[in-house]
Amino acid sequence: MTHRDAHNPILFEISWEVANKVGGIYSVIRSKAPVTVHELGDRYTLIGPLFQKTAIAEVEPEEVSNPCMKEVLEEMSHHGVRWRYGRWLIEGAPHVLLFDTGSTSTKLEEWKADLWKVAGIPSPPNDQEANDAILFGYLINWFLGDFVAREKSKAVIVHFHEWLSAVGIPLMRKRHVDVTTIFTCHATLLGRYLSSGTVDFYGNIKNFVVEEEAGKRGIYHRYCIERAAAHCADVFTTVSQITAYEAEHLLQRKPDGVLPNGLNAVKFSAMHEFQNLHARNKGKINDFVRGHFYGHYDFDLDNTLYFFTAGHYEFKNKGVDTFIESLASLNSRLIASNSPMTVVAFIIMPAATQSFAVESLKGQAVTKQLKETINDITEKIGQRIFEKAARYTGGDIIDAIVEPTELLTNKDKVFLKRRVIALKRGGWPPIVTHNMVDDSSDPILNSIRHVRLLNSPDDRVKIIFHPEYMSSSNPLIGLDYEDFVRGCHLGVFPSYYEPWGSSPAECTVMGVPSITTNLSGFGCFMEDILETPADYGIYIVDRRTKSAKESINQLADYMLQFCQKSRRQRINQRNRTERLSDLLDWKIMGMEYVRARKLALYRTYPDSFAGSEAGDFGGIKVKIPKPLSAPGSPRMKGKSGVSDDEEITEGMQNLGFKISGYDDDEE
Ligand code: G6P
Ligand code: 1S3
Repeated sequence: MTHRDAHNPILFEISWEVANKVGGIYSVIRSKAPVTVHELGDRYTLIGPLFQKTAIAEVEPEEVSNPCMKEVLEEMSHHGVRWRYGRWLIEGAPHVLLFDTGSTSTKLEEWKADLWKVAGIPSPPNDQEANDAILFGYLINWFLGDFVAREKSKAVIVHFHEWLSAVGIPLMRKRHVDVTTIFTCHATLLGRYLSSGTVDFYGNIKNFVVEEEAGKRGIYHRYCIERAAAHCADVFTTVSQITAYEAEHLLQRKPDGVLPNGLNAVKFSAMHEFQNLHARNKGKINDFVRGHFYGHYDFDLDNTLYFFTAGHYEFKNKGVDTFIESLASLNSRLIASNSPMTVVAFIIMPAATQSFAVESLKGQAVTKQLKETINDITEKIGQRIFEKAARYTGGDIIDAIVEPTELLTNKDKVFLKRRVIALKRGGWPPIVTHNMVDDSSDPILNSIRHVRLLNSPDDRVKIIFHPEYMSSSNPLIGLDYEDFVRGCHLGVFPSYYEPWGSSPAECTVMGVPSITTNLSGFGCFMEDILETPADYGIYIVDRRTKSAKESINQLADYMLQFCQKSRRQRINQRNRTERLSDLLDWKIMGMEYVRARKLALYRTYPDSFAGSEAGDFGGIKVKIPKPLSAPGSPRMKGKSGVSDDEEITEGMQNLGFKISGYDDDEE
């Protein structure tokens, strides 16, 4: 083996979601890029698949500056491989290399046969995703094998995310490619399937005959890729402790450590700005709600709270079943206690739809027309008041003031009546905003119907299923997801299967309280570092030791407690929630990635670390990198005015110690 410099390594980070928005991994890699670029600069390159359409928008082409990389890529071009190299157009602007798997599709059968021969991994004919994974894996192996044969001075770390990108790991191991590898599971294939079924997943996790279970679900070959990657990687990690436990049993290798997901917490220079944003965006949600509930808008928006859940449509895994049941229980409790509060609960989960429902569009249209007519009338009233007052030429001053009875003309009254009559409606406001392809068998709709939360005037909990992601161009709510979240009061994510769970973490950095569970990576992480999470607006439902019914009750209790807070208490709680954002920032969370890389180097090039100890994942000593930018931009600079260094140190200390609670009425 060549002697390589393990102290200035080159890093390649590989994922199917590099410059390719599919799901959560895209956000993880994208948001982490700035800290990794900061640490490694030009020694960092991300590798992903090339899709011309998205690549044009995501990547700005540039010349390949590294001579070894250039040589290898030119050679690959001669063999017909299409690739694109450039800067990913995101914060940090990392180098990216994208490979077009379609350009080598003629090699598929040859490579499949090789994969079987070399690694014993089978591949059935018609699994497009697995075929892509194989083509991608072989391209990575080709590129990196040739690269390290030329670049002999520096150690090379290759960090793979998820099974789809990981075929290269067993290949490189079997071919003794001189790199060190890390594999991160963001979920396990089998875990996702088994948890969505009817068995008690966590109760049986030690007893599954994994190969058999994978075979029954037609994913044995995919499972083999994932398992081979986990076993062949120099360092194996997951995104949370709970997924580490799952991986230990389902993939049968105990992970070396956990790489929790971070976020880029946006820091406003004005400390109260996120509260203002809440008020402004809530105003927009109010507009939507007035329209949606037209004809039944008999509740007070000042005493209305917006709850929401969001994510991909995984009914059981994302805990939508639990959410709906708990909302029903909350409804009964609010009615029984004669509460003045109304809760509007949104479920934002994309499903197959035909179009927006006419009723939903009509609601927005009639309230918009009413508003326009009233604006028109008030403008005319103003003109009349002004005209009469301006004409004052002396005499009794009363004659210059319009009488209240004269404010509305008969014509105005007719217009207004017309608009008000349009607000009459036959049925109750709809529970779904779109026409669903599968209305009668949709699990969310059926569950809402089952608990009879049908937006009747008596209900204190109203429900709106929006089966499409939010966007500012949407004619109903017209808010991007982030703004929608800011306008809500509480995010509710009672997941049953959630390796990490970015949604509650995103709520936290925006200062929006949320409910999560002790079966989610994020929930466990927070439970670990906070003494009283609820004080910080992080409510954790126990879905691990409690029965389904008990968890539903606990969730309803939390929601009820939230409804009982005064506005002052909600504002205070939002402040505390937002204060946790430093802990979730990549500046802190990224340190685990640094540790994983050190461990990989230590294991592969132990001679370079003579004298130092690296018994386990946490055993590697890592120095906190210098501040990201000097002078810090307002975005990166802490609101407290302390330097980034101080913030990081404080955050690290906080990670090690439990943070205690606050008095709810603290100003
Ligand atoms: C923010 C604004 C306040 C507003 C409050 C409403 O804190 O800065 O001006 O009163 O939001 O809070 P609420 O929880 O009732 O939506
Ligand atoms: C996975 O995406 P999911 O929503 O299918 O990866 C995410 C990023 O690590 C993680 O947050 C989530 O829990 C996993 O489930």
